Amino acid sequence: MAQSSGFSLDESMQSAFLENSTESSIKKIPFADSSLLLDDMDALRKRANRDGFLFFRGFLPADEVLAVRRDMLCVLEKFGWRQPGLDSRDCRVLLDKLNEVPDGEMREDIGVSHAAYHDVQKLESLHRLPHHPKLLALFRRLFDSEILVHPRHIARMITGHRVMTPTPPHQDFPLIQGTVETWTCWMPMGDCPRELGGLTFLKGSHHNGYLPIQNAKGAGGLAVRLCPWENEWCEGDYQTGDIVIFPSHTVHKGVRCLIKDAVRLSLDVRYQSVHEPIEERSLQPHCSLAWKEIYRNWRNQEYQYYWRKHPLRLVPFDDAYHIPGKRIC
Ligand SMILES: O=C(O)CCC(=O)C(=O)O
Ligand SMILES: [Fe+2]
Repeated sequence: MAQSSGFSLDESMQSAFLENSTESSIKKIPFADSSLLLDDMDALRKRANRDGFLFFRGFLPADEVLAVRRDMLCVLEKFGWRQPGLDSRDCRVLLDKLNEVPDGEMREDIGVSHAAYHDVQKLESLHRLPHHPKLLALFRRLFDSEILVHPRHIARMITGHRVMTPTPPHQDFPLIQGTVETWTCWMPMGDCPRELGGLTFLKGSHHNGYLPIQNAKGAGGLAVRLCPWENEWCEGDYQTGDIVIFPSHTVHKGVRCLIKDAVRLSLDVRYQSVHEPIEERSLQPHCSLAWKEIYRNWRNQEYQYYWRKHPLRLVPFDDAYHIPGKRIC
C-alpha cells in the first residue's frame, strides 16, 4: 500500500494496514498473573524482560478503584449521558444523547467532550489513586530508586460516540519521551471483560526499540506498523483492582468495545526514577486547564504540585519521533 498516513483509512482498513496479519494468524495469549512473583524482583524483571509487561490480578483495593469509578460516572450523569440512579457497576450510557455532542467538541482520545473531560480532570480521587502505597512500593523496587509519579494522568472514558476508534498499536515513547524507562500503569476503573475493550500487549515487542510511526486514528494519533510475524497478543478479562505495567517501547493497543452503549473507564499513569530525564509536558495537565483550576475544590494539598520538591532534569519534546517513517519487515 502506497499510503503513509492512516488518516484516510476507515477503522477496519486501518487495523488491517497496521497489523499486517490476518485475523486467523493472530495468537491471543491469556495474561499470566505476576502477583506470586511480587516478593521476587529478579523473577519479575525476568518476566518483564521476556514479555514487555507485567499483569497483576487484584493489585489495588477494589473499594478505592470503585470510588474513582463512581466519581467518573457522576460526570457522565451530570452531562446527561447516563441514566441517573444506575448501580455504579453498570457501564451503560445513553448513546443517542452522547451522539448529540458535535464531533468538534469531542476528545477522540478520551471518549467524551472537552467540557466533561475538564470535570473528570478536576477529580481529586483520580489524582490520588496513582499514589497508592502499593504502586509506589512496586515501582521503587522495580527502578531501585526514588520515583516520580507523573502528574499528567489520562482518564479514558471510551464510548461508542461515532468519532471513536480503538487505540491503534503504538509505543508510548514518542508520546511521553523523557526516558525509555518511563513505565505506564494501565488500570481499568472497574471490571473490564474483553467485550468492553481494554488493553492488549504485543509479546516481547519492547526488544525492538523505537519503531517508525504512522499517523493514525484513535488515541495518541500515531501507530506502528507491524510485521506479519508480530502476532502474539497478550490479553485478558480485567477485574476491578487489576493493573498492567509496561515500559515505553512495548507495543500495545485497545481492543474494540463490542457493546455499543457501554463506557470503558481506565487510567494511564506513568512512573519513572526521579534521576531520569522527563519531558516538560509530562508535568502539565492532560487538558487545557491549569493545575490551579484542577485543584480548586480539592480537600487535601498532599498531591498538589508534589513533583516540585524534586530537582528534575527537564528535556524538551523532540518532534523527530513524530515524523512518519517506513518500517521494513
Ligand atoms: O486505554 C487505551 O485505549 C489506551 C491506553 C494507552 O495507550 C496507555 O495507557 O498507554
Ligand atoms: Fe499507550
